[in-house]
Amino acid sequence: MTKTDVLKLLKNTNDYISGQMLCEEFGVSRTAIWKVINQLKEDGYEIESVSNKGYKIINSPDIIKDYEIESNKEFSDGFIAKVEYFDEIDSTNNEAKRQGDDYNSEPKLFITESQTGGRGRRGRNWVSPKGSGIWMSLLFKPDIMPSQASMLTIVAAMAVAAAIKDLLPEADCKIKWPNDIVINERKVCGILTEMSAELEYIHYVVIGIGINVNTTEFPDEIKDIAASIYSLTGVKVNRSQLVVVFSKEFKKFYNIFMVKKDLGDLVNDYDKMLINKGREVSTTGAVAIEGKAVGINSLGELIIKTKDGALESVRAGEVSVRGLYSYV
Ligand code: BT5
Repeated sequence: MTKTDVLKLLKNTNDYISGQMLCEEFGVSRTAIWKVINQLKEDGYEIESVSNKGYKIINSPDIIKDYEIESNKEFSDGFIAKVEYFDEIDSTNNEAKRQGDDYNSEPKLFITESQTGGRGRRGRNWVSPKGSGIWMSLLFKPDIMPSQASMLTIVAAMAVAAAIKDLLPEADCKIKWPNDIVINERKVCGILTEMSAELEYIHYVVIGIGINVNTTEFPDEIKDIAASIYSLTGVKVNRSQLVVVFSKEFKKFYNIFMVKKDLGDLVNDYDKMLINKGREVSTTGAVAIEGKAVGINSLGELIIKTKDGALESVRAGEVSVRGLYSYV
């Protein structure tokens, strides 16, 4: 009997569940049940216990522990099969990679309350304070070529944006190509996709996702760029619920992606969420391209219409969008 088992039963029943029933269900003593219930109460679960009736769950805390996520009624509808939680860790991407070498099974999510060495792309820092965000990495083994893996960032970005929209339909939630989710033009989420591969074969992929959910303070160096869902909308989203909805949305978009192993059938939906679309952008790579962003192509490249009317596609890396973050 695990906490997940007990929570699942409690969450799936609207009425009281008797201690006797729990004992029979799990083949354990009343004391064992009582202990688990007490541990859950210490976690912040509000569980009513009434003599002769039993236990009833009134409220769940905003925690992102494995048993809170896995006991969600909708968890089994999603892409993630297993969750591993840490109070604190260097980086969930690092942990996924440490476990990746021995990995050969179902999609696993690593999630933590705080990261001491959260990473962005190209060695940049990712601010990951305790208690208010979702810092998570999805480890899995897609049957695609290494050259196709960067498209998974696009798939994940669509899933995060869709999940936020599911919970907050009014939020002005958009994607800045390729890997930022923005609300009211401020960055609330970043995605870092890494993989272990040979030239023609993927060992595993890790999609790291950081979402500022209820964060209220950011360090000076990012306070003009970053914001949280709460600071922008005034709504405190339950983090484990957001993870579960993300998992469902990811499954949906990933399955569409896997049919052709490209983004052809997702381009329209992505472009609708694209904040770059129709705006002046400039690339910051080796060759500077300036123009208006048109949308993405089926490979996930950003198409830019330059002043002389030519269409250029940018594969990866950086684009600045006029009026967004520090680009004016
Ligand atoms: C990203 O990089 O946006 C990818 C971030 C991925 C973070 C997740 S958290 C779970 C997993 N474990 C990790 O170690 N990483 C992943 P990039 O596009 O390079 O953006 C990095 C830039 O975003 C930084 O240079 C800052 O300007 C800004 N930034 C840093 N922390 C931020 C935050 N919490 N919110 C918004 N912006 C932030």
